[in-house]
Amino acid sequence: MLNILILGLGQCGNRILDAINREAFGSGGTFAKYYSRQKFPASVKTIAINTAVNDLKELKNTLAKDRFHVPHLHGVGANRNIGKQVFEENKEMILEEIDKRGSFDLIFVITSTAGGSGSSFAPLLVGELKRTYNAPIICIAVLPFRAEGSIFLQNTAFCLRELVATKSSGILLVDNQYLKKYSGEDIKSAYDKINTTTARRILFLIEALNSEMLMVTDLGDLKTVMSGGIGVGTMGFYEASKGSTIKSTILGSFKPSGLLFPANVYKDGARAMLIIKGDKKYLDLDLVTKTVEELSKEVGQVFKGVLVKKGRPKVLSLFTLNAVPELEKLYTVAAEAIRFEMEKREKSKKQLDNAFAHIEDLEPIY
Ligand SMILES: Nc1nc2c(ncn2[C@@H]2O[C@H](COP(=O)(O)OP(=O)(O)OP(=O)(O)O)[C@@H](O)[C@H]2O)c(=O)[nH]1
Ligand SMILES: [Mg+2]
Repeated sequence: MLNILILGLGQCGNRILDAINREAFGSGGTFAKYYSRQKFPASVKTIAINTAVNDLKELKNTLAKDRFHVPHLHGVGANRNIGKQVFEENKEMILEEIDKRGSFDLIFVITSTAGGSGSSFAPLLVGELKRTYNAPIICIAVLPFRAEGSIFLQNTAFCLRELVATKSSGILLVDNQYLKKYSGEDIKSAYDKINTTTARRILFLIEALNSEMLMVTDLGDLKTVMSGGIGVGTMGFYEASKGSTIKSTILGSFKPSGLLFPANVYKDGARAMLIIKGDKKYLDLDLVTKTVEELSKEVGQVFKGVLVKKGRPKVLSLFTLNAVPELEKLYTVAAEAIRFEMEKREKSKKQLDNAFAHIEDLEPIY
């Protein structure tokens, strides 16, 4: 049985964690049923961490004891420098709170890269967790809508660079901008849909890692997959429709519409893990093996796990990548935004200096 810790940082991380709690433990949640039937239920511990108490209050499915407020008034206002300082001032308390939950075999850290609190806490926290626990740490990093403003873009650029530098076990990207086109019209329903999708995939992965599989893939394989390429990856998913073969279901999980971050996984995929779940009658193991072998020719190493469960086949595919053109684009835009801000600030400062120059040799007269 695996001991798993899931940390949700900042508002975005908190909300995705809340979606995980809803799916896993909430009344009627599909995963809750799974757990209660299991002889050895997975031990999943969760904590939502935030500087803004209101964000924590907003959560509906996370127990009060699993909400941790780091005292700093109302968030850090997207300022990562303040965020880092607040983390350093409070890290003992945060680590104690985590330590109460025992030891872990696998840790997820979920955050937006764009805000202030989560994006500044995440790299520092990953560093601390690495020192304390001998467990793989997977970061789930949510990228902003590109039109959310220059501060969010620069936060993302620096947060991701710091996350990569922590040498966590790997980073799985969730791209709000990319996923919006597959979500509802308004931002709230887009968030809800993205959060639920992300939550379900994480739970799907955990469920598989915890279960007896017909074809086995495990935590060791996951570590190997996550350390592939540049250690940054994406997740795909596909549910078979009536009559689809297991091959088309597996390939379906590689399609752009199922990925959480856009990538050409055939071209840029470094390593992959496929988890196939469904009723035994759909699971033609020879075809599974053949399909995976074909994929291995394009994506270096593909691990596969097969899980027998009622229902039509569902496939979760997890990739690390050798190249991330979409990130390159984001960094170009972020750099432009930073330069634009710098120039604007410089110009305003000059203008103000010019204005002050008018009274340089003068004193007020009363
Ligand atoms: N997918 C998704 N993205 C969200 C959600 N809430 C906020 N975001 C995104 O997260 C980014 C803002 O980060 P937050 O998590 O709100 O910031 P924070 O970590 O709380 O930091 P501060 O509020 O600045 O202290 C923006 O890019 C939002 O689009 C959510 O529920 N789901
Ligand atoms: Mg916030």
